[in-house]
Amino acid sequence: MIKKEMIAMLLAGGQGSRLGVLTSKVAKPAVAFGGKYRIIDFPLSNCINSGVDTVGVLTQYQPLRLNTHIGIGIPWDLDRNIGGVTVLPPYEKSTNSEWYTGTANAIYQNIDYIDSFNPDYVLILSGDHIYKMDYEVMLDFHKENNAEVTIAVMPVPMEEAKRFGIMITDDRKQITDFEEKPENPRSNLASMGIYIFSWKALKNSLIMNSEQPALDFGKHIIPYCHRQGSPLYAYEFNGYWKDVGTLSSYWEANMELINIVPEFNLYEEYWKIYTRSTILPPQYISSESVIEKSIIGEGSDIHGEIYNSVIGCGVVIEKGTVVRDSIIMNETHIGSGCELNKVIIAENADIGNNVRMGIGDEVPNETDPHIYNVGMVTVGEKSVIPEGVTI
Ligand code: ADQ
Ligand code: ADP
Repeated sequence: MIKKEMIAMLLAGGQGSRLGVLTSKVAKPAVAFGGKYRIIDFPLSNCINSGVDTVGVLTQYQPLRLNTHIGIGIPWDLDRNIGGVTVLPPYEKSTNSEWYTGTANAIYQNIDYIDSFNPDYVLILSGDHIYKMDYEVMLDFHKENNAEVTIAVMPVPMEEAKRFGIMITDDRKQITDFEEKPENPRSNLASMGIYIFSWKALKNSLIMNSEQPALDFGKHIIPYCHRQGSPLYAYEFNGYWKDVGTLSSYWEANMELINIVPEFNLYEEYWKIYTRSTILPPQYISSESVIEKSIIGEGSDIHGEIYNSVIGCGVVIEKGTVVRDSIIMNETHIGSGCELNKVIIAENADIGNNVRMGIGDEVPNETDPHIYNVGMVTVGEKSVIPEGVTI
């Protein structure tokens, strides 16, 4: 019988509505990041670098690009006869058929997939975090403590604590209290949404809670395990980790790549981040261009000035255009004489000549603070911005 000690389940089905137009056509984990990557490359690379060779990816919302990107997992060395990467969309079962109504419901609907590997442990991951983590070290911690649930945790600024699952631990790192997104947090120790469960305990709690609508890890499964008296431990992580679920955190995480000593280093030999890339020619930088403190993707054709920006692959920037503090994703064309300041432009957009965007003070948009709360300009994929427009 097939046996894997630990397999990973990567949740990649959320809508990512807080990323606004960036996720109107693609799932958040498939959004481009750092000039040549997509967000999901980070957890997938962590898996293979940690020796986890069996990964189920739970997809639902706008999965096309994600499916194409993952393929059969070759870039991550996850094309295996036994295990490897498997994309798991919701499917019609004989007795019940439904969408994944919540994170834990998505796992519940794939119990058979997990059981087919007969694992001792299951690692639950999110598809929208930028970080490098050795899950094997976390597993050692889980085993040493005889834990049933281990939650990776990090201190966050107190004012942000209510966006996270928050916990209180004792001096042996056992979790004594857990609250999902509390109004008034009592600590700043945040769940990173990364869990190791002993499979027997997880399976049992999924079955016991299967009737719960929108079954969720943070809202239901973790509190349930806590009430049952399961040993829950907090594994403290102290590297770089960013949940890029909002426009400002997505923008910041990109900008953190371009410092001379980057907060997050993509150049480490021993922890490579793998991605699927198309074969493109080298970038071309013409004599009229100026480039400072930026990442420029392969196949780009640059004739303008670029400062403090992350430019994707196959991007064309024409003469006289000045780009500052911006993220321009793959295959976008920017005409001549434009001025772009703190903008995020998604893939395949076409920006006409003499367009001005993001110039002036940042004003939070009062009509829709949910999306435009940072005042930066975002342009959706395949958008066409006509010549001379000011946004
Ligand atoms: P959230 O960040 O709110 O909280 P959540 O919306 O539960 O995370 O999504 C987690 C992941 O699951 C995302 O990658 C999302 O795309 C995916 N996902 C969401 N719904 C899904 C579905 N129905 N099917 C498949 N995938 C789905 C969680 C925890 C907090 C913790 C933060 C840390 O609940 O306790 O602090 O993560 O970011
Ligand atoms: P955000 O918090 O930015 O909106 P998430 O990825 O965290 O993005 O997902 C938001 C919510 O959308 C989650 O609570 C999730 O359960 C829900 N959700 C997930 N998939 C879908 C879907 N296909 N359609 C609608 N809502 C979904």
